[in-house]
Amino acid sequence: MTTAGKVIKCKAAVLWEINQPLSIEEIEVAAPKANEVRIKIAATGICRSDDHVISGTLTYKLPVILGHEAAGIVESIGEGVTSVKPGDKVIPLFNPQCKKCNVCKHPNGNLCTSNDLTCNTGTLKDGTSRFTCRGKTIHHFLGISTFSEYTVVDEVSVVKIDSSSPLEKVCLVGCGFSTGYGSAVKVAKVTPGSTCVVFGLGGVGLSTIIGCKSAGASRIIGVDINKDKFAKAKEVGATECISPLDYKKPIQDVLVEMTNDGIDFSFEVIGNLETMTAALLSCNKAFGVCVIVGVPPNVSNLSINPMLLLTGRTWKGAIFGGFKSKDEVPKLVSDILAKKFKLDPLITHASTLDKINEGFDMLRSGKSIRTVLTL
Ligand code: COD
Ligand code: ZN
Repeated sequence: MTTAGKVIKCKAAVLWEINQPLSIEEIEVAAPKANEVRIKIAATGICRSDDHVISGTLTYKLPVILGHEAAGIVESIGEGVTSVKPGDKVIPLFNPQCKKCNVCKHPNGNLCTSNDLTCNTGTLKDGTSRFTCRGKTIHHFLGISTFSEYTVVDEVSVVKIDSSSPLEKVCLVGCGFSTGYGSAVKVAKVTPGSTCVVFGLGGVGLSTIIGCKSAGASRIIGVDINKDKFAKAKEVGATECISPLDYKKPIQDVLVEMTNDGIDFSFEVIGNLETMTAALLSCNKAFGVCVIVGVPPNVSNLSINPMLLLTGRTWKGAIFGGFKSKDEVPKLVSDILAKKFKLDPLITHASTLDKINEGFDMLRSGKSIRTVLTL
């Protein structure tokens, strides 16, 4: 019996209020409208940005179904959809690519103007939601809401991937892996033989290290206050790891001394104003490049002396590793299938949607890198 065109009842994790556990609910998922796609989610990772919404440090419309790092199979499509069909394996894209806006048409930018990161509508592009629960409308998260057995997305927010892809692994291409890897290879453009430092050794920081290594960096220094993260960082390519807690002087001074006048490429992958300053100061004053990957809680400002940039440093940042998502995600998946790099070290725990709150607890306590939920 086909479900196309019908409302689907299924399980989802709903955030009703901030600082509350997610609630596993039966929800109704409406059929996709024109230019929309309904997806059966197969696997979804738990990312720190989901937790930022739960804790209220990232403001989003509630109630909401979170989740933005996933892979699944197309269940049905709305009128006019041409790039995917039922049965296709796909990755939902929290940073869409419409290919029509001024950013999509520009060779460099990737923050498509139909993204919901900066617009914060909590709906699909037509301004409405496809989710209801207990008679209430539930918001979408970044246009994809993947903590649900079924979700509906705009066609610009989904891309087909190779039919042989293991969905419980490649789901990480939907956020953490691509964000970190692209920050090194696409945003910083790490060069062979260079020295890199990565602040923050979570799933995104480890993916940044994988990017630095694949770009040929010869020295990659990992920085984290949790030394339990060091072994994994070395496994994926860090040549040494240090904790700021082991030094009396500021960590940037330690790094400048360690590298004979500063790093070539530094990355802040925590979302902390203090480490953003440290990352900028640790890169070489004449040619260093510093990339901001983490987002600080809500609106906060950094004040810096312009001389830090006038001497020649470059300070930049990007969402989703600077990748244009529809174009690049299928290629990243193919690279993984071709064993160009492994995602296995990043996936420390496997679980199910019912146990999602335990998955968040493990992220908060620093015990997990990525928990992947299979649905
Ligand atoms: N000094 C050194 N290390 C620190 C410090 C500190 N002061 N504080 C925390 N850390 C370490 C933690 O011990 C931890 O190991 C690591 O930093 C952070 O890792 P996680 O596991 O919390 O986070 P990730 O890797 O899953 O994600 C981190 C981001 C900062 C990239 C993410 O939360 C973020 O801000 N993303 C925003 C950018 C974006 O694209 N958002 C949209 C979708 S994610
Ligand atoms: Zn994320």
